[in-house]
Amino acid sequence: MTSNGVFTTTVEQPIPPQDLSGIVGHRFIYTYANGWQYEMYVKNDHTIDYRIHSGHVGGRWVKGQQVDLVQLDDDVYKVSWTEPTGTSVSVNVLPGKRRLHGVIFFPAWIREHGERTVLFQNEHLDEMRTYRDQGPTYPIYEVPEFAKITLFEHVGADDDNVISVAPGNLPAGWSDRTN
Ligand code: FER
Repeated sequence: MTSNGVFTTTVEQPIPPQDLSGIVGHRFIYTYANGWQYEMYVKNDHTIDYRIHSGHVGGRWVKGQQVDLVQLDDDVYKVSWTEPTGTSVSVNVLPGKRRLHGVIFFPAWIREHGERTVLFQNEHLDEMRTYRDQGPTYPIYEVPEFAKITLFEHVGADDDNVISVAPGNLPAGWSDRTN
């Protein structure tokens, strides 16, 4: 840290200061440029719950996914993980700018049969791992997209009630609320 508060990257210290308070305990809803609408709740510094409101696997929802969460800079966070299905995801989140960029790396079997993953995954973990191991994995279906964050709110950490209903069982228009 220099006297003006700007972090200097060095080989000895490449890791900038980590303050995750601007994203942990927050729920956000966003729509990718391809029209797919997602909702993420950053439950704590290593766990997310999420729902997929529309898109290739709209209707899918997951609780307790372990993730890697880092702060890259002021108002820039990165969330990365691999699903039991074999899908890998890396999402950069800029809450203040209401901007997000995600890259989804789907195995080939999900491009062909996305509907197999449209469920509450926590009740089908062994089934998902079996599909993952059966493949086909390749070619990977990559989906890199920017998104607009239409809702961003602090709801508190480690709350199991933030995401507790299937996307299809929410009141009509629920995910359209903006702030
Ligand atoms: C996202 C992109 C993809 C996201 C989750 C996924 C919660 C999950 C994809 C899948 O497993 O089908 O922005 O945010």
